[in-house]
Amino acid sequence: MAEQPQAIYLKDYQVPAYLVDATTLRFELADDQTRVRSTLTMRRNPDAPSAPAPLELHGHESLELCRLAIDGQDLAATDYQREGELLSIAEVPASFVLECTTRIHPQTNTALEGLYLSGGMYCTQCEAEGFRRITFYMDRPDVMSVFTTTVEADKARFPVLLSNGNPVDSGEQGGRHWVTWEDPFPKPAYLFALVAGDLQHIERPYKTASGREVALRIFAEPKDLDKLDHAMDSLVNAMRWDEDVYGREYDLDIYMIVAVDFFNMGAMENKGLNIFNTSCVLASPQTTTDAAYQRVEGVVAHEYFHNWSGNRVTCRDWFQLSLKEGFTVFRDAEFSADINSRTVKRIEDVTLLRTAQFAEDAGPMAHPVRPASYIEISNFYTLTVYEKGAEVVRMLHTLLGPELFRQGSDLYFERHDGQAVTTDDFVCAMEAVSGRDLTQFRRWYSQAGTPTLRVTDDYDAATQRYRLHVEQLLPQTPDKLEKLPLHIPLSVGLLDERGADTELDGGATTVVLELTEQRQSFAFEGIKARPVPSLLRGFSAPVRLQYAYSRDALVFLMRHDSDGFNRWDAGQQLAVEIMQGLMADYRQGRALQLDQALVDAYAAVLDDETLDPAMVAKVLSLPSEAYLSELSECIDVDAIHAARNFVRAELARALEPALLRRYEALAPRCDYAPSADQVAQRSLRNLCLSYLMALEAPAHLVRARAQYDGCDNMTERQAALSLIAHSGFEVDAAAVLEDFYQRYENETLVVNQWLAVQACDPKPGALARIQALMEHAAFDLRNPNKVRSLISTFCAMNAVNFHDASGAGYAFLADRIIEMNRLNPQVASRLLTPLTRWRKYDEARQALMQAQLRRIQGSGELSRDVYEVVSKSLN
Ligand code: B3K
Ligand code: ZN
Repeated sequence: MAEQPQAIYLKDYQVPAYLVDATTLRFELADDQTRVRSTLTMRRNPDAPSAPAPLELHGHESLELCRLAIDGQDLAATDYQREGELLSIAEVPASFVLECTTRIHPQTNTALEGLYLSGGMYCTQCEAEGFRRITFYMDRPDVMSVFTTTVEADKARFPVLLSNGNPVDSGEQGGRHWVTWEDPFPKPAYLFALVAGDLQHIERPYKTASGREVALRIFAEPKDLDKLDHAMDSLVNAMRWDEDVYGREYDLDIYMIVAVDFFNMGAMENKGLNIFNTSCVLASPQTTTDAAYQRVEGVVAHEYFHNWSGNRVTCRDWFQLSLKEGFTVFRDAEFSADINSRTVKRIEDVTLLRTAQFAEDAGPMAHPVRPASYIEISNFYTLTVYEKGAEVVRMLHTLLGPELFRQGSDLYFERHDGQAVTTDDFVCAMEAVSGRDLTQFRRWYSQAGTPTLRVTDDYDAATQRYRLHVEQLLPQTPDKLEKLPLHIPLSVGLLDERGADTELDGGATTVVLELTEQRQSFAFEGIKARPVPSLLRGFSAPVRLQYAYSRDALVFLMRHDSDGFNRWDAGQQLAVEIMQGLMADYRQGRALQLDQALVDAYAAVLDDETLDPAMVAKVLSLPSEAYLSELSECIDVDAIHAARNFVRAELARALEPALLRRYEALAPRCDYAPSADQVAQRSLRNLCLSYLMALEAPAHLVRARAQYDGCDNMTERQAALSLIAHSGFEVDAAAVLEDFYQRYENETLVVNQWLAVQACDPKPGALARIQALMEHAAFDLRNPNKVRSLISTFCAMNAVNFHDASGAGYAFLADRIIEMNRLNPQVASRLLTPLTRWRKYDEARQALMQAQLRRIQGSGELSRDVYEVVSKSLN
């Protein structure tokens, strides 16, 4: 049996023994193999302990080493040792030139890490540790070097040859050509990129605030050239925003984005040469939904913002991943909030956090924002590192206020430009500008698990004093570490009996209470009558909040809270409480009955023409099955599904005329644009249609089909498609799915949507349909987008079918994971997520899920990725 993969610990960090001052690479791309020649100018690190250490280079097992030389002298096989991913040379001079030639096989690289082929085009993915699949190197983020890269390939088939930086030379000979690129900014190897293919691009000039000219280019396959304008607009907006809000400018002469179809995640911020999943770049009204338009905008901005938060200032080691990811997610969220609706953006982000990150934090893979150990770093590109990490930065922003936060970020960029640093360096900069002691705040980086705030209150009419009592409850997590109280900003407002905000400190209507102790009380003086508290406004901290609101108080907050986020959240809490009651009734076999309070509250919101339609749509969207699951002690998928569907249908029955009225009134009057107001209108219109379709009435089916046939954009068409496809009108469902496929057969991303719509169809028999779709020409196990659309969607969004009591869904998923473990370990490991949650289900399902985890564990040689998640889940 192969040795078990070992964990790596933050506490073992050591500075690199050697440095790479310059890296010169030459790639000869050919059909059967690629030859990579590297020349590294190296020297001993003056900051390393003085005794000369062996030189340790990383190289993946698949690398074929052709030549290794120091200062021109070839090394013999006995001059170095190769063990696992390390190649060590016992003795090297204090400074030297290392030459290395390797042979690699991008054609057979299905892991999509290092150099691989996407369709017919060469591309790379090096974060976190993909560069070691290209050549032997000190593949760690604290080794930063300037790179000069020459790419050579067949000219006719690969007319475009790209790498980081600026092109400085090119030439051709006998059907082959080459281009040399120079990147003057020192960078770690994970930011290296190369692209070679038959690509076309759009271009736009950009002038930075200080007057420098930059050429912006977005590359794609020729057939997709008409879908790049939105990404370009987003890029320009992001560049301007970073100048305005953070004072950060772009630093090279060219900024390139390339769209590829085969990609493990959304996109990658390689210096000057971002590589993007097509799903995060391409957009056109006919093929792209509003949600996908916004995703393109957000991801383009995110990768651009990394140029400072990630590239110019990078991570010392991978435990510091949230240094760049948490901060950059915070930056992109603020960008999106500034150019779209701030409240809607916040609602969407918090929904993701509370549904998926809280679940992660309560499961076997729970880890702090700055993990203390890992087996495979790819497993730590998580919601905790990204989303909770962004919340931690947001809390700093709340505690310091916008001006000091900006001074802090200026100081951070200035102090650390060109360095590889830690989350602590970031906090230090915030401390330096604010004079605050953030020692306790740092626990957010080292403690896993979601805290709960238990809030009670009392009011004394005689003294006009209102008090809030807050207790922090800190959960146990798999690391079993002791948890200490956190420093938590709790934003609070107090509503008087008319629903108006009470003036608190110095006239402010929202105050930030700073919790630092396990139990703390806060008094408000001069309060004329018992207020209704609006707690955790804007979701000021990533915590679970417990306060015993009456249903009346929730309805009151829904109607009056001046904080948009909390208005929405009051509605969610009301709906959750009602649905939880119905779930209990369902289990006991009692007749279900909907509380009129919810009907009345929803009716009032639906009739409120003064509210932004996007907010109306958000308030009227019932909490998802996934969120109800996360809130459950023991998840009963059938009860959740039944209760939620019952509420939907009852609301539709009670509000049918109003829903219809708004649906008709929101009919589009102008050509499609992804503008905020149009997006808002479509979202409410589609929501109305979804309630109407819950009535399963032929008249509404006709309406949905008319929308499907008559619309000019994918947002309306896809909404109608999934409503009809998921309805009980089976003949119509089949017909519309067939029509959709015929229309979009040649649009890969739309076909992926078609797969996803079928994957989340809750009707019985879903598994057989999924299995049939796996044989369809539209499916390809090697393409991560397709795996996500079909398999991940089924397992995550179709709970009643995936968790079928037979266990067939679990066995199906385990089979896919065993297959994918060999092809693409990163994707395989992500597929495991639903099985890691086995402790949340009833005993019978627990046993079935564990059995599948054990089957995977015993299925043969596991990648580090899958090994880590399976073994932690079974522990
Ligand atoms: N930094 C990349 C993620 C790389 C994931 C590697 N497994 C994308 C991003 O967060 O911007
Ligand atoms: Zn990122």
